Amino acid sequence: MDARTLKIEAARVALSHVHSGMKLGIGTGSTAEEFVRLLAAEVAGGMEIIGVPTSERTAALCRELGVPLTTLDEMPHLDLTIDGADEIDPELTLVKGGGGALLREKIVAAASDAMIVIADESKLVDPLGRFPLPIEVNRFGLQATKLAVETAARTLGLDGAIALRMAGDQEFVTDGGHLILDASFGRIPDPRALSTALHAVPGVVEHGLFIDMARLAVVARAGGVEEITP
Ligand code: ABF
Repeated sequence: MDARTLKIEAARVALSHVHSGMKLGIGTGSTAEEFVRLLAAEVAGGMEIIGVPTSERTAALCRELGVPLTTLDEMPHLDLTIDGADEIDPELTLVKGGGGALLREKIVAAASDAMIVIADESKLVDPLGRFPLPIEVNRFGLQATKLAVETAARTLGLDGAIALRMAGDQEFVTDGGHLILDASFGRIPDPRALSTALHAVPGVVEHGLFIDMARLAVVARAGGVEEITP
């Protein structure tokens, strides 16, 4: 089975958790996009949901496919968010933000009663840290923030290159107008400690560790789809 087929299978099983009347957070990334396509077909068939997109990219796809949208300001409490991830550990702690949407993804997931993460099996890791950790930062004081992040990480024994994300020869800019530092710390044995340390750095807007947010992972393997709880 190719990667796209696995993503579609995960999205299909996640869709079985969606019911008419739900207020949905809608994720970002190629797996979440497969979910949007399946959701759009249900909406065309009469399912009544309303969605809050986690990125401008997802909003554009939803509009194109006829998935009704609102904003978190209009609807500040959601039933369920379905989103992808870059890494998933056995506790369902996630690394997210490879697509650059981590801030809105985290705000939307936190406003939801539940979060389901959808992925193919390549995203399962133990421990986290193979994928560089995205850290969204304010543009002001970028070098000072980078230094402070390096120092904070080093106190936890984490080292490694921290790179400013680029889009071609331009800085990558998030939907919120911020920049992203991709931190190649390697193994992250204590995500909670790292989360606390990063939140203590003033220029850090948010980081891509999602802790105690996903309660179910729907993971597609060649042999079938597995639903994993922490
Ligand atoms: C978003 O998209 C993320 O937070 C993660 O960075 C990425 C996963 O993308 P894909 O499904 O394309 O691997 O969910």
